[in-house]
Order: sequence, then structure tokens, then C-alpha cells
Amino acid sequence: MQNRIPSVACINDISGYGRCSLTIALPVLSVMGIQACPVPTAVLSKHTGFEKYSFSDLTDGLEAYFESWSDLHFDWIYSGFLGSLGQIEVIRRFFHQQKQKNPRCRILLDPVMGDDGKRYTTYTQPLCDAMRALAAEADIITPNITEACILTGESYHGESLSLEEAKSLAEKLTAIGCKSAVITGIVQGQNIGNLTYENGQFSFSSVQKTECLYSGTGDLFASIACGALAHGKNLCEAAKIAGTFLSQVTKQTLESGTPPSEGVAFEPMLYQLGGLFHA
Ligand code: PXL
Repeated sequence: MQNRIPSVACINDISGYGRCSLTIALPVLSVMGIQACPVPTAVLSKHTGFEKYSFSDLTDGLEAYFESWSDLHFDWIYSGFLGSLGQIEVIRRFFHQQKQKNPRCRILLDPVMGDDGKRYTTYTQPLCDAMRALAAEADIITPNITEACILTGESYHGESLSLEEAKSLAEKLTAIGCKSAVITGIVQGQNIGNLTYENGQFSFSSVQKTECLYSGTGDLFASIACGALAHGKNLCEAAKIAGTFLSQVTKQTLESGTPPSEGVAFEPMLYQLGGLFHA
């Protein structure tokens, strides 16, 4: 007899080209043995890192989408790229509806807003402010350093942080209102790592850095972490699993000569995630 399959509502955009958001979350969660239920926030032809892309915002349909889900309950909600300011309040209500139906429902919010010290082109200041308010409602947030600085109002000085600086930033993140946080992409010399802060405990794990910045790495990290959490791992374990896989995939992506805007070429290694958790 199989164990019950955990379910995750995945609130994110779908970009036709460039490996990010739902085109990462759905295959990753599925292969990890999770029922991944998409909530598309926008449809883009390519992600916003490309020079030219089409963008269709799906805010207008979101309320009816969630309304038709009012008879369902999910084990996890995983929220990522948001298409517009108007979506925030609708998503906040969905969070509350789900927590009311299932007090064990957990929310992982990836506050997708920017990278490398720059905001993504569609992220206006009001949208970033609203993301901060939504982050306060989450159980776990997974910002990179750029996003952690936007959320806390700290100034950005590059991707290198000492352990003490990272710990202080993580404490400021949870002061927003979320329970736990992971800061991703912390560079220390030749290494790159993630700091988790959960139940008052810090944990830092790092791997050797690849000399190339691929788009979608944050989405891959958060998707794998979400899958591991849905299987009952704690945040420190989930971050280690995600960080290790990401490091292997970025190495292979570099060797394959994939351009950075096309994202991490995870497809040939996806099956390895399937072996981690057996139902
Ligand atoms: O990887 C984050 C992300 C998600 N969705 C869209 C993006 C980006 C980053 O560029 O453009 C549409």
C-alpha cells in the first residue's frame, strides 16, 4: 500500500522558454513524488532576462481559480514569481483559506524580485513592498541576497557575506513576520552556500562555486527544498539536499555550454531526485 501523496499548490508564472518558475517546479515536484498543482500568475513567452518577451498577466482569473479550489486542501503552498500588485491580496486570502481548512498546511514563499543586486524588470517598488507584506504570512522564505536586502531595507554590497553578516540578515528577515528563512547564494571565497534559520538555530552549508550565474537557480533550489520539506525533512536538511543537487547541475550545465539565460540544464539529472524519496 502506497503512502498518501503530499500535495503542493504552486503559485508561479509559466515562461515558455528559459527554464524557470513552473517549468522547473512541476517536473521537480512530480519526480520527487509530490502532487504539484499549478496556479499560473502570468504567461510569458520567455523569462524577463531576455531582451524581448510577451507577458500576459493572469490576475483577473485568480479569484475564480482559488474559489473553485475552496473544497480542496493542500499540504503545502509554494509561491514564487507574481505578475502584478493586484495578485497579492488574492493570494493572501488563499493562504488564510488554506490554513483555516488545514492548520498543518505550510507556506514556502520564494520572494522572487531580483538577482545580482538588480530588480527584475517587472518588479516595481510597490510590488516589492507588497511582497514584503506577503512574506510576513509565510512559514518559510527563500530569498537570495538581493531579495533579502530588498525585504529588510539593508543595502546590497555584492554576493559575499561573512557568516555573522548572513546571520544578522536572517534575523532581520524573520523580524518581518515569517517563521523561518533560508538565504541562498552566499559567496565565501571559492564556495557558495545557504544559511538556514529555523527555531532559533542557524545552519550554513556550502559547495564549490561555478563561475557562471544561471537564471532559474533560485527556482530550482526552492522547488527541491519544497519537495524535501513536503516529505518531512527539516529546513536544514532540505537546504542541503537542494544545494548539493544545484551544485551538480550547474557544473554539468557549464560543461554543456548552455548560455546563462537558458537556465540550468537539469533535465538529464532530474531522475536523481526521484531516487531520494520512496513512497
Ligand atoms: O527565476 C526567477 C524568474 C521567474 N519568473 C520570471 C522571471 C524570473 C527571473 O528572471 O523572469 C518570469
